[in-house]
Amino acid sequence: MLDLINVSYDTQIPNNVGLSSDKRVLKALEKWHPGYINWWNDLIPQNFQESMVYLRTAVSVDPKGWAKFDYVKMPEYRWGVLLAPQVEDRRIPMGEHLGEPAWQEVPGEYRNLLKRLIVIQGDTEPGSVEQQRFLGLTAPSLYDMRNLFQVNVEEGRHLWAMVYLLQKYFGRDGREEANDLLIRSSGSEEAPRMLGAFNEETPDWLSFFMFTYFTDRDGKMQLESLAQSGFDPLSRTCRFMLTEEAHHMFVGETGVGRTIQATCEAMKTAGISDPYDINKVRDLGVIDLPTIQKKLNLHYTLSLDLFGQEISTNAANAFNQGIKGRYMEMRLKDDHRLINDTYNVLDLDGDKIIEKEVPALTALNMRLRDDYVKDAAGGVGRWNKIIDKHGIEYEMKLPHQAFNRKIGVFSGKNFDPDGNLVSGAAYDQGLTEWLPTHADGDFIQSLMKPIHEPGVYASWIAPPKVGIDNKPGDFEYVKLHMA
Ligand code: BYC
Ligand code: FE
Ligand code: FE
Repeated sequence: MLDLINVSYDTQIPNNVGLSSDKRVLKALEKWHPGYINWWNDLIPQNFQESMVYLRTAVSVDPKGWAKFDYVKMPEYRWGVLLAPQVEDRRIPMGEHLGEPAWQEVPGEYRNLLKRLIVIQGDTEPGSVEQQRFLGLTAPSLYDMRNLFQVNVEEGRHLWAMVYLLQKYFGRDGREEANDLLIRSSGSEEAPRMLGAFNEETPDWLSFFMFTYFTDRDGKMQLESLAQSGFDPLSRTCRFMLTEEAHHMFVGETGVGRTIQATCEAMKTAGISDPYDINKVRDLGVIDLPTIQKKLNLHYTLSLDLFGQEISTNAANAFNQGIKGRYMEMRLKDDHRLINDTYNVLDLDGDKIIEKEVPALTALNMRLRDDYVKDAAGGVGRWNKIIDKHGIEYEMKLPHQAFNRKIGVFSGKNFDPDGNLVSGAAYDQGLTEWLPTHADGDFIQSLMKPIHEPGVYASWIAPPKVGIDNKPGDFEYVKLHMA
């Protein structure tokens, strides 16, 4: 009898999809496995591979108790294939097939579109691990190191999730796509990752926190949309991935918050009230607030690009065909077809930013981006509360959506963070105040010194309020293997 809640460990690959009785797929995954392990082993520096890390592993998809915490060596982490339980009599929630039974197999006419979206989703997961591969060397504490590795192993599991779908449902070309996911590589000249943001560097821990706050949040929005898919296995996979995703954004939000807190505390102790007194603030061994804002500007705008063009027939087709829904599709009160609806998108009229009413179906990327912007604003408000509490006058802001864009109507245009179109000269000059400069990068790097003593934190970041799994402050989250 297939147990769909608890995870079966009777194959090499933990799963709740009955792999032990699905010999074809099991064989395909076992064939793919060594390549995955090689990829992991080549990626993460050796002494971390041999260290004992206090990680959570998914052992069930029961929302009340799906994970267990223990020390594991990362290469021995049990990356499993886990799908949220099947919803009985689930129906396609949108588009021209609205109300028809959800598909348990790939509908032939939508095969290519579906495969493309799964491949794109799968491509981001290992891309992010590649971007973060060297951060373990400069972790500001063992707590943070553990969180990094937790995020990394779970992104690895997300790759498994997409590879399972490719191997099970897309035959020979699914197998080829699964192999290619291990061949493309972040930042590579010949075979880069598919989406822009996953070829950028994550050079330091502040970038890592901004990435997990802003870019993993694109992951959340996209997974929420794919969780609405009429293709039920995709929906179930994404629903379970979302439970893990919440922790990634927590790491980002609290990481940035703790960075801000350390800065504010140091400024207060030293009696510095002007946040723009950058050199004095930096001399305290913390990151000045304007530089944190620049990092925010960069990672937010890179993440906005991940939503694609404001007007997209790809997105219209995916919705209409029942492949990809909207954020919270099931809770929206409309006809879920959008044939006669309109939506306002941002556009350019000469040099002016305008709102333009377009058919709602074509505006789904913009709509998801709007939902994202609202979602992303929450943490920024909480960061500002920390600044406020220390009596410092400074406010973090999300820049205007037109700033620093590479995709969509604003791409390549000289907008400043307030959304004003400025001259080339003003733009060049402004950039040093809007985006991290090489000098800012050098300064941040100078702070990136590893701390290996349990319960101790680098000067630039405050300790967390609570431990992982309720562990005490001096808990040894990583037992380092010293070469
Ligand atoms: N970079 O019609 P459009 C995550 C291409 S993050 C490069 O607007 P569409 C995670 C586009 O492919 C979530 N190319 O495209 C986070 C298209 O090319 P073709 C990842 C781009 O399809 C942190 C052309 O431009 N999941 O999980 O409507 C850590 C026309 O554009 C980009 C997904 O993204 C770009 N930024 O929208 C770990 C979900 N943007 O077909 C993990 C699946 C667009 O003309 N993907 N292009 O050759 C999708 O739903 C859609 O593909 C996109 C793009 C929303 C990404
Ligand atoms: Fe992921
Ligand atoms: Fe994530």
